[in-house]
Amino acid sequence: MVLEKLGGSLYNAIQRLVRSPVVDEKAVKELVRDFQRALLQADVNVGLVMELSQNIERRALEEKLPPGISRREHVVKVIHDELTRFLGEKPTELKVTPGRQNVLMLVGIQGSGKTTHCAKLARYYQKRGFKTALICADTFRPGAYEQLKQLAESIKVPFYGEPDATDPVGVARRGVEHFKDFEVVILDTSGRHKEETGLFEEMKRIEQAVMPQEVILVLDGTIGQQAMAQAQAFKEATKLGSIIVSKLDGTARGGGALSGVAATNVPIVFIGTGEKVDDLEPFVPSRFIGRLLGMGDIEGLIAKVREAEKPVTQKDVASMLSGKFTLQDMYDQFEAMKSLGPLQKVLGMIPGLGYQLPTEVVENAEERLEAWKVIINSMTPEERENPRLLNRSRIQRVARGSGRQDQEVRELIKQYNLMRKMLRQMKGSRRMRRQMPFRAM
Ligand SMILES: Nc1nc2c(ncn2[C@@H]2O[C@H](COP(=O)(O)OP(=O)(O)OP(=O)(O)O)[C@@H](O)[C@H]2O)c(=O)[nH]1
Ligand SMILES: [Mg+2]
Repeated sequence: MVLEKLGGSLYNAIQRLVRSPVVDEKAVKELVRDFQRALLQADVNVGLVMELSQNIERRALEEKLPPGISRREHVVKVIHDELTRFLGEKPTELKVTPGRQNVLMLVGIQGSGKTTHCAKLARYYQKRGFKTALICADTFRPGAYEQLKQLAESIKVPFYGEPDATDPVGVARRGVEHFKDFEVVILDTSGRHKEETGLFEEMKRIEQAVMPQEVILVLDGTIGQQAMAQAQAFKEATKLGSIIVSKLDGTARGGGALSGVAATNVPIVFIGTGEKVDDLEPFVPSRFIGRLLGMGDIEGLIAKVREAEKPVTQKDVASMLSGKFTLQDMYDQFEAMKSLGPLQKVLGMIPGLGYQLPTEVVENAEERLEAWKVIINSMTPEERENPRLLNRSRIQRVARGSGRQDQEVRELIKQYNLMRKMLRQMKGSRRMRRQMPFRAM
C-alpha cells in the first residue's frame, strides 16, 4: 500500500503543478522534491535519483520553451523525457537471425527465474515460428534437469540434458552441437551468488565453449538495491547483452531494476509477469516508467483520455460534483469509462481513484452496464432525472418493461445512491476533483 500511495503522491504532485496558476521556480523545485521522494521510495539508487532530478530541474528552469508549448506542459514533458532517456528511448529487441543458430545463454543468481524464463523465451520464439530448443546446462542444482525437461515437454519444445552429468561445459557444448539445425537454442545455467567465484568461473567457461550470440541476465525485480551490484558483477564476468527483469507481477515496481540497468547500460528486453510460460512481455520503457511512478501507462492513458474526451466534456464532471447527478449521468459516466477499456484497468491507471471508488461499484459495473441500459431505457424521462420517484409500483413497472427482476432495478438504484453519496463527499474536496478521470492532464 505504501507503493500505491507513492504513485498517487507523485501523480498529485504533477497534477498540482499542472493546475497551479503560475509555474515558477518554486513550483518546479517543489515538484522535483516530490519526484525525488517518490523515486527513492520506489527503491531507485540515490545517486541516480540525484542525477535525474538535477537534470529535470535544470532543463525545466533553463530551457527555452518550444513554440506553442506552455511552461507546465514543458515540465511534464521534461520529466517524461528524462526518465525515458534513462531507460532507453525505444523498446530493444533481442537480435535473433532466422535461418541460423542463435544461442541464448541465460545467467543469474539462484532463484532469479532463469529456468522459468528459458521456457518462456522458448515459447515466445516457438510461437513466432522459430525452430526452438532448450538445453539444461545446470548440473549444480538437483532437480534442475527434471524442471526444464518438464517445462520443455509442456510446451513441446525439444530438450537436451544429461541427468547425471557433472560437467556443465561439456553438456552445453554437446547440446549446442545436438541442436545445430535449430534457430533459437536457449541455454539454462545454474544459479550463482555473485560472491561464488567458482560458479562465475563455470559461467565463463560455458560462454567460451559455446560462444552464445547473446548472454541474458535474469534479474529478480523484487530485490531492490541489490540489483545494481548484481548487474555490474555479471557485466564484468561475461559479455552481457541484455536483461530480463522477472517477477514484476507482484507489488514490486522494479526501481532496483531501473538502477541496475542504468548502471550497466545493458538494455532490458523482456519482463516476466508471472510463473506461467506465457507470462512474458517485451519491455516497453514508457510503460515501465509509468509503472515505476504509479502512473500506469502514461502515453496510453493520455491517448485514451483524448479519445474519450468528447462525450465527457459535455457532461462536465464539475457539474456533476456541483450536486445534480442523475441516473442518466451515472450511466454516461460508466459508459464513457467502458469505452476506455476494461473499467478496472482504466481505474488502475489513475492512482487515487481506483481505491477510492467503492469496490462494489467498480467490480461488476462492466457486466451490469448492459442490464442497466435496458433498465434505464424503461424509465420515463422524469424518473431518470429524479430517481426518488421510483417507488415500489414504478420499480415493478420498470422491471417488467425491461424484462428484469425488481431486485435488479433496486440494485441499480442502490448503486446510484452510493455513487451520488460518494460524489457528494468529494464535492468541495479539491484533492479528489483533481483525481477525477477525463479532466486529468
Ligand atoms: N511470480 C513470478 N514468479 C516467478 C517468475 N519467474 C520465476 N518465478 C518463480 O521463481 C522461482 C524460481 O524460478 P526458477 O526459474 O526456478 O529460478 P532459477 O533462476 O532457475 O533458480 P536456480 O536454478 O535454482 O538458480 C520459481 O518458483 C518460479 O515459479 C515471475 O516472473 N513471476
Ligand atoms: Mg534454474
